[in-house]
Amino acid sequence: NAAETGKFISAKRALEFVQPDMKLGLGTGSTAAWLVKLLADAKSNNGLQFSAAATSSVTTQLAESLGIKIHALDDIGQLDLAIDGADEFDPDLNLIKGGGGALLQEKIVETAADQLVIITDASKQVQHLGAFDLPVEVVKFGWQTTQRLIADVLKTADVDGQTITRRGGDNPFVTDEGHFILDLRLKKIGNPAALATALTSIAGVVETGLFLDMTTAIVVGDGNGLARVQH
Ligand code: DER
Repeated sequence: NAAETGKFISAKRALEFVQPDMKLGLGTGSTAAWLVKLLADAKSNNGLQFSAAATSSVTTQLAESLGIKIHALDDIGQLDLAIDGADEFDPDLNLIKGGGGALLQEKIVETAADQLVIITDASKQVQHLGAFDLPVEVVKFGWQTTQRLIADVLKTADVDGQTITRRGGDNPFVTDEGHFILDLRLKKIGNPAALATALTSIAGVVETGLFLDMTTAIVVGDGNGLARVQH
């Protein structure tokens, strides 16, 4: 279908950013999975050399199953390039990520990279962030108290909606670091930077899915097999 074609096309186009012997950060999600598969092909078919860190146990398992050795981020240090998907991107290349539950490791890896290339299908493009529920990673301890403090912050934030649900409900999703994710239904986020600051100032909030001023380029693949790059 169009979205799947777009994801594959954007991953294929993103390979052009990869130079030999680069230190790479590999993202998480179905679009990033295409990139991992294409990197494995380039490694085995064209002898492409690179070292890689991953943004989740899921990506680590996929990469290693395809013959790509995954290094701990601390063993590689500064990365040349990270490539990952996104749930939404706006005209300023600000993102909502975290649909796949890996936002904390993604943000750690991607802030350790000189360049961040985001690969998406056209359905991720929005004028204003917020149609996709904003994932917020919280520690388990006192999470319902944290949820109440988040609700208080939302009352004064520039957003349209206000509902907060724990991902997985009574059978909660638990991240690689053992945290919960709360999904904030905000509909539209007027001031992403102010909201990110207000949320991360709450003690129990570890990180949010707002990836602001981090993206070097976005590759958008469409159903017709075309990929365009936005800087
Ligand atoms: O969870 C994440 O951050 C993923 O990168 C997500 O934002 C994109 O997932 P998709 O490529 O499966 O749409």
